[in-house]
Amino acid sequence: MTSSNAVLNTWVSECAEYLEPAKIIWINGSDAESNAMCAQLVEAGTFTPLNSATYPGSYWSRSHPNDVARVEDRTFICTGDKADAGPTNNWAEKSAMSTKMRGLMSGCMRGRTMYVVPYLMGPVGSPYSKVGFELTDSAYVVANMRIMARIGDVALKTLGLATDFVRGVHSIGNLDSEKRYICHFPESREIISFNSNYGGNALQGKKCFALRIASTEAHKAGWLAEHMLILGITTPHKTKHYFCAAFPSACGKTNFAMMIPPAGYLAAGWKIETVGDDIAWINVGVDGQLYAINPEAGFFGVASGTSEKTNPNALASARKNTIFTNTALDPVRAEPWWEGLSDCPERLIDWLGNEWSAELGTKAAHPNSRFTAPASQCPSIDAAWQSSAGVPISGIIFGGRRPSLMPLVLEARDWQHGVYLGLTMASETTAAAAGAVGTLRRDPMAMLPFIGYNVGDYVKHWLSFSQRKEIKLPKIFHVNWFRTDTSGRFIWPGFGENIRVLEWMVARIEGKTEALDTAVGFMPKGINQNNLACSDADIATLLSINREAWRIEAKSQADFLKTLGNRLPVEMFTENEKLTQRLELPV
Ligand code: OXD
Ligand code: MN
Repeated sequence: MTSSNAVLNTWVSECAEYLEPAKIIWINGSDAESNAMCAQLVEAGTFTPLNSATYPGSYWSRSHPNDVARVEDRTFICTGDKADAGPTNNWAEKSAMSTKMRGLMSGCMRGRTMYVVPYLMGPVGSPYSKVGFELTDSAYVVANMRIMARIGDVALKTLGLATDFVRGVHSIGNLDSEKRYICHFPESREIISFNSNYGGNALQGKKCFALRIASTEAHKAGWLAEHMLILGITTPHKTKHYFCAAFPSACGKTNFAMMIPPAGYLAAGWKIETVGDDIAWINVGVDGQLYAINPEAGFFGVASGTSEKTNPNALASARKNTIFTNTALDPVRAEPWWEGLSDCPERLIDWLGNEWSAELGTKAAHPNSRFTAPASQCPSIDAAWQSSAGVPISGIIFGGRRPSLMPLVLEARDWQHGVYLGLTMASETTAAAAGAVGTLRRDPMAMLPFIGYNVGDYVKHWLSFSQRKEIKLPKIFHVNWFRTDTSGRFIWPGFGENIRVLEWMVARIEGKTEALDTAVGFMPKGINQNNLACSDADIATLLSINREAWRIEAKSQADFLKTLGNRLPVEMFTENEKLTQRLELPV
């Protein structure tokens, strides 16, 4: 089969010529096609079917042990001019990288099937949605893409005869980690990923397109592509607000997006609904309000640690039609299992495929084990999650894992200060990316691995929103759920209790509460403590400012700004100076 789009057909044939697949299959997105592919994956041993009563339509899968996370050191932004990639990206000259990848990938699909996967990022019919194609030799990737994006005929139909599709090539190669490349060519809207089958490297619609390529397009066209969840909150007065929140990978975006408020809040009429858990495309509406769409159709969530206590909605979302990767398997029940889910079953196969017992002292599931589940299955999914216009945004939240210093919540003094808070945010690293876990790194807007262009231009772009008079700017906040005490205990209970912080934000947005004007930003005079298992002393710690520690922080933030190159707007240094000065004022 081919399509009726001659430009598309020519590109597919040109790629097939050097990739040399034995067979080409165009994916149409039908149930019959999906059933056949899953059966084929089971036959090949890639998928193990799960219990058809408790996990219908679901499969367990394991990756190669060297292919379990995003590989930031093997991820490249390929442009003509190095300065356009900026100091936060690995850069490669675009023609040289293109030639190199051509050489490396020549004949890599020999004897294999090449799937042509048309995919749509964003709701069907939305003016903000965009079409991409991924040519892949991985049936596992096709099965995951089917959940994460709208694939097949719907994307082909949306494209029609247009030629502005993102062109992506992916091959598992031989999973050689030394020759693993995740390459982006923003100037020609191309993606090449080679030698990895891991979601964040191989499902090109997600990080590659919806963040790295899309952020460069958003820069040119006046919108934002961000690493943000989107949630809706309804108050007892029936007002509804949507928030976008940026936390680094594996820092609780999925949990926050799907949180279930405590009983007292539910009884009072509070409600949380989910629009997305990872990526937001934010456009300016005709009324000047910012509107966000979730470009994805599924969740690629971290399984480890997900439980009835931490995120029952995620568990419910993943109860059918779900792919589990690198969890353990309970072979008796034919169910996935991971640390934190429940008591450990008697027998387990670990993520490496071996018989496992607790005495081994290893984890049965990989800490970055994942579930790929359709968003439509989420009990808290918002009625407007597929709205073509997107949902109107009242607030933007930044946050990271900070064991000390950062208070529970801060409100930015204005847009510029909010951009500074986002730019200087820091977090302890997690298992979502290869490398050391638990070291503090600055992660601007949680986008460090995903800004597809020069970070200085990115900050200028964010600042430009306050210069566009038509825009009604949302408030910007910073949160930290991860403060610990001297014994390492998390002080804030987190999860559903985080609604108490949202309650304060909503009151600020609705102009219903005053804030304390502190050196580091506006802060609550108090947080609703009704039925909260947290002492007054704990709350005081969470809302305290240690000036000595903040002076060190301000210095460290200044040092960080100096690493961001000469395109960084001077306003960020001004904000740093203002912070330093405020810290010297008498309390
Ligand atoms: C993800 C990530 O998988 O950020 O969403 O790594
Ligand atoms: Mn993410």
